Amino acid sequence: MIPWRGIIEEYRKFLPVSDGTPVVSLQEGNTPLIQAKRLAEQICPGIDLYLKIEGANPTGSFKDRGMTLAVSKTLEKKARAVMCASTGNTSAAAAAYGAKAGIPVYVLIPAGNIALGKLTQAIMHGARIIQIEGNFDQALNIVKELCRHDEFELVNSLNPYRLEGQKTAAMEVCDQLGRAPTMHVLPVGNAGNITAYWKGYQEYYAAGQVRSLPQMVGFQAEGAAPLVRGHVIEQPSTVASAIRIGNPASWQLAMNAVNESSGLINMVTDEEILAAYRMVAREEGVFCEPASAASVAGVLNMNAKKLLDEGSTVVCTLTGHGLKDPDTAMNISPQPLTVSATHEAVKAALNIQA
Ligand code: AN7
Repeated sequence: MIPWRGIIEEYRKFLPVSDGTPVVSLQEGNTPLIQAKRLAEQICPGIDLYLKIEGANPTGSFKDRGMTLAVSKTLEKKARAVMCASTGNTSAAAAAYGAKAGIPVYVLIPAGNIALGKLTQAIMHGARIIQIEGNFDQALNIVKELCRHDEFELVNSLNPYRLEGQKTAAMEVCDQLGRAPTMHVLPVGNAGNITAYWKGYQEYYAAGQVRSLPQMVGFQAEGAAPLVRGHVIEQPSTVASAIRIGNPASWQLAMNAVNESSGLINMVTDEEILAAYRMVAREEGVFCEPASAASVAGVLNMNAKKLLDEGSTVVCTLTGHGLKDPDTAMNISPQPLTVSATHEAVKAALNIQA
């Protein structure tokens, strides 16, 4: 068997690369697509539910698919450094791929508001990190301004290569299922990923690789749902820090994806997100981060409104790994018991008879 070579080599003919492009890869992609029978029984009986586990990428999120291409193209055009604003995962991926490429990485993050694991990654990979006393949207505005001066290559999803790389996830889903799903459900923050998936499905369809297209469905967090409400949210707020975004960069493109595919954009509450977050971990053995669970919460929400057709195939992308954000997990969980180191004490604690 030929080992997996990363998304640029595996999907080269669909990507804007040439023989001269220096490929910077950590062998991202090829993530599991898991059938979620136990979860489906609970949240959408009669639906064939799958989870695309993007937390299995090298830095633990889907951002690696876009970053391999964005950083490779940065080297190709001989730019000096990369820069991004981030709610955490983009900065972790930029830091890792920048390290692999041997170029400096500058990241702007909202102070005190990104998950511990993501900050740890950016630090360990040697990124130059600036925390701003503000939110993601403000950080992105500053970064866009700084990147106008050409010294820095912007690697947020405004960089078209990010979406090009990320579209390979849709192609992988088709390869793994042997067809396109009926519906694809994603959490939406800056709205790049839903845009990228739609592009990937359309290109696979045009190339004759699949005979149908899915409906694209996006879920935002209630306190950070500009696409649902139709206006910018100045102070976005949600427990799902990854999607705490009030003015998404790919706003119009995401709405196009939803409209062209006869899909849907809606929102779920933090309570629904956390319930789904726990359920995925307990029923399927998959630990995702809170933002990722917005997709599963969305499926539950749609099923309650009878918006899912019996027998349809629904894929939820779980965008990031649960270990990114241990604080949220511990905050919603009971602490384990501590007892003395004896058989008796352990037996008593476990309530084991005899
Ligand atoms: C786990 O890292 O915007 O709608 O700066 O980390 O394409 O923005 C992260 C976004 C979903 C939303 N799930 O995707 C960043 C950042 C997770 C994420 C999203 C993000 P988009």
